[in-house]
Amino acid sequence: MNIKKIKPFSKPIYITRPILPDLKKITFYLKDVWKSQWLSNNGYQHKKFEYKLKKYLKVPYLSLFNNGTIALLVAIKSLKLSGEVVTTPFTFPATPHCISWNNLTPVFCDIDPDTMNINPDKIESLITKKTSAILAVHVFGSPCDVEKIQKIANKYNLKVIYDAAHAFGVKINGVGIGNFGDVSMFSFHATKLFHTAEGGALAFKDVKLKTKIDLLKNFGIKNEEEVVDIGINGKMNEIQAVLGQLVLEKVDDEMKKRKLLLDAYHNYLKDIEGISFLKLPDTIKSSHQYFTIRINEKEFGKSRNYIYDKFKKYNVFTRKYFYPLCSNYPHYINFLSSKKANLPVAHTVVNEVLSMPFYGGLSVNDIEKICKILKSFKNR
Ligand code: T4K
Repeated sequence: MNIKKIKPFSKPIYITRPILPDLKKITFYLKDVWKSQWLSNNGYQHKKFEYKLKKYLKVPYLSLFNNGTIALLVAIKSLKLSGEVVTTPFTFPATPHCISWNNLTPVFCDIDPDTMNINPDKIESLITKKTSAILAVHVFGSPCDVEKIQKIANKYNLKVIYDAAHAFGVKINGVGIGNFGDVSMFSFHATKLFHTAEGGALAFKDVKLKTKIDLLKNFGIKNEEEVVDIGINGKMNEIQAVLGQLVLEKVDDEMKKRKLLLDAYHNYLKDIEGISFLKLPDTIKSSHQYFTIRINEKEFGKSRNYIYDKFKKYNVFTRKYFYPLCSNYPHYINFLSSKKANLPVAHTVVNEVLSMPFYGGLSVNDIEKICKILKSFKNR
């Protein structure tokens, strides 16, 4: 391949770009909000959006939040946990930080070499008398082994929380991902497939949790004269709720576009020695949130970091999600569970992963060019 022939993209290619509804439509709906002069605190748009989203996600109960991190903080608080929570080191900082903000200790468990999710076979050995929950992440939208995790939780009487920040719309055999465990958190950040600029939600099955969680996200205020819990401000406002309803109208179309791009990536990358990627089984409906490749340096001949740097010269901005491992952050590195010897798979995977540009605004030709650039690195 003649390397000189591949020209950089004329505009920066990021890993993602948000769905943007028509501005006229947004203005149209905002007129109602302006007329009502009601901007937050469980308004009309909030109620409508919560109802629509609950139906879309096929979950029994849902509570909207101002972002995914506050939602996760409240999820943990609502379950009255104590002591230690077993979690994954291969995630965004929000996951272990929400455990720590609740005065609990994250215990890091190694990950599965294929799915990159918490390895259920490694969880039991980390359970002590202090363990009260498992906080697992559906990394890049690929579901955890929910059955095995639930079995362990039942055996040791633990709560299960899922960080489903990447798993909007994922289904396992037709069942919405928010139906597993005690509580699942979704993130609606601008970088997510489905978004409200900033935002999030909790999904759960227990009706009692609905009252508890809605209290906790509103300072614990029961009514004008009673404050019955130590709550926080986790409320989603009316403007976010309007945006969410309009993004929801476009999300299926975005997923279809991403599916075409995913097929293109699979096609162009399938025969490159040293490049691998996860293929979900037919029983899983994907979120198409991220497309992440793994680079085996020995087989490909170049490191992940080399590829990440060189892509920039072509105006392609990939991301090393989730480097560094959370267990290597200064606040966690001295934990026993953070020892490299305890997390061999996570330590390998974190140096191999690269999240590639993946959003409906790209064309199949763009993906072909990105893959050509990647292939050209091999021969340098
Ligand atoms: N748990 C997990 C597993 C998570 O991944 C996250 C968030 C959370 C919990 C917490 O949920 P939230 O509290 O955020 O709701 C981004 C996001 O800020 C973060 O939400 C997300 N995970 C994480 C994986 O990615 P950065 O620092 O990588 O984002 P940034 O600003 O570098 O954006 C990445 C690319 O996206 C940019 O290069 C261009 C594009 N972009 C970004 C923004 C903000 C846009 O095109 N438009 C935009 O408005 O963290």
